[in-house]
Amino acid sequence: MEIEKYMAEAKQQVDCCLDELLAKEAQEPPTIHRAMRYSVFAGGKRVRPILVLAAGESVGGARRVLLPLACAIEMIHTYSLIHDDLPALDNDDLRRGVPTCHKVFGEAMAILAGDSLMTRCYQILTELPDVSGATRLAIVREISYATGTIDGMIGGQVVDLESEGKDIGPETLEYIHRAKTGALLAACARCGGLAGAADTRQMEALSAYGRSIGLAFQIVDDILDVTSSTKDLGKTAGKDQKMKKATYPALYGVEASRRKARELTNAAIETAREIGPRAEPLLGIAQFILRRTA
Ligand code: GRG
Repeated sequence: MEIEKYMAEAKQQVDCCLDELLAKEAQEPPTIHRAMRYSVFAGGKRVRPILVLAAGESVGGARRVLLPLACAIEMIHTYSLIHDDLPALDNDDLRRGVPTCHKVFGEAMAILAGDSLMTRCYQILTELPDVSGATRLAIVREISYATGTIDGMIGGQVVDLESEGKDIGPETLEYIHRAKTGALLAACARCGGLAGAADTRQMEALSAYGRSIGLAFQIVDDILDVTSSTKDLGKTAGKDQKMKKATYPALYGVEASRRKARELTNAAIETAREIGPRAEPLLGIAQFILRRTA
């Protein structure tokens, strides 16, 4: 199946499942449920949940089982975007092509909406159907570490913030990208594998694949920030330079950054091939991440 078709179909199922898993707008107290839904359904490529589905299916997992896991991860991702946009962090007005959560609902409600999406994520994980208690625990462990302070999303965000306006070297830059963005993407591949009952060799391949596309994703994000427009991105372009952020194009230039992203994508594709024919969508997702324009 073509990757565009695979991704479009997966996205539609993810959106439908997200709708079922999130409290309705009218649920008391309504403001928080409106704010959560606003940001989750503001748009978004759904790369992380699609990755969970493709990774799980590559080792024989069933989509029905993988979907709630995929949606829980999209919720935690949306939480990170809401908090990242807050005035105390990146202070942004636009996300997914619409005003940011705090612009519409106020700062207090945006903080709470982010917190609630994280909480809802873990509620869903503890109730994942058709997987053993041990697998549920392993998945909770993966996601909590990937979004935590040690080599995870918050750790990466802290070093990113503290590096603004400073000259940092290649090692710190790679750490920021791997921790802030790469860790959660790698966790998507690993969690898909766990829910699909991958064996040790398959888990190793999914981990290596996830690490490669995780770093590639943020390098491409850095490039798009320089080469694309606010309209196409749905978020403010040129922000990295304005905030004096350390990025791959700033350190290596756009061409060398593109080369690096290509190398990582090729490595990811080679690794995914080891898994076998059911891993075909993982090859397409790696290409999509490299070629994406938003
Ligand atoms: C606890 C205060 C607090 C913060 C949480 C904010 C934060 C820690 C981490 C930030 C993580 C972050 C926003 C990383 C950037 C990752 C990134 C490139 C996001 C954009 O992902 P896309 O392009 O977005 O997949 P869509 O909208 O398509 O889902």
